[in-house]
Amino acid sequence: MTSVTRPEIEPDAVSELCEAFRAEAEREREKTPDVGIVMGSDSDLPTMRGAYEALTELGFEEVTDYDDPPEARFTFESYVVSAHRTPDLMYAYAETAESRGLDVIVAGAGGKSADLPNMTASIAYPVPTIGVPVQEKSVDSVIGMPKGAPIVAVDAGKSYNAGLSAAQVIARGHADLRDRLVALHEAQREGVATVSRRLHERGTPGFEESG
Ligand code: RP5
Repeated sequence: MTSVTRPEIEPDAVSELCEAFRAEAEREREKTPDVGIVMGSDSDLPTMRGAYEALTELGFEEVTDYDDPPEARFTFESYVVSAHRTPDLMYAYAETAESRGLDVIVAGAGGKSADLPNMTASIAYPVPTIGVPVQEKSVDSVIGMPKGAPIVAVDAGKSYNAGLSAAQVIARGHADLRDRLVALHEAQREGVATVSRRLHERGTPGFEESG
């Protein structure tokens, strides 16, 4: 049997990242990310990319350096935070979410025991968490929270919708973002009308050929 070795995260590197979150929580900053995107593994990224796409379509920009934030009014950050391999990192991320300025978290994980979204929701409370089951088999573990421990969740793989939901949360206090959400919705309506007319006018084979 072939064994695949993934680069190990040094325990020190995990502790350093935990400390970095705690230091950010203490720091006075003019601008902080509005949305936090976390996933259990970088292997989740192809599925979680939808959240990135929805937010960037709405004009959000990604923060990669807290000391040099992007120009955009609304921003987000992305991290890999494994509930099982680095529970201390998950705890530090979620525990500092509110004081680091996050208004909402999008958390995705795969596997049958996809604990990152629901544990993040519990620890980061009252910051709302939108859970993304990365696989179909992860749905029950993401949505199965007991009474009093809320999480909002999307269907398996629907991270784009999670990104939209995160923007909806923030838009309640920001009319310009609200307008961008409405414009995105309108563009989708237009898209259906355009494709509908094309299918009708070209007929099925012609439509298929035109790609
Ligand atoms: C989960 O285990 C992750 O969210 C991922 O979906 C799955 C597999 O992780 P890797 O083994 O690819 O890192 O915790």
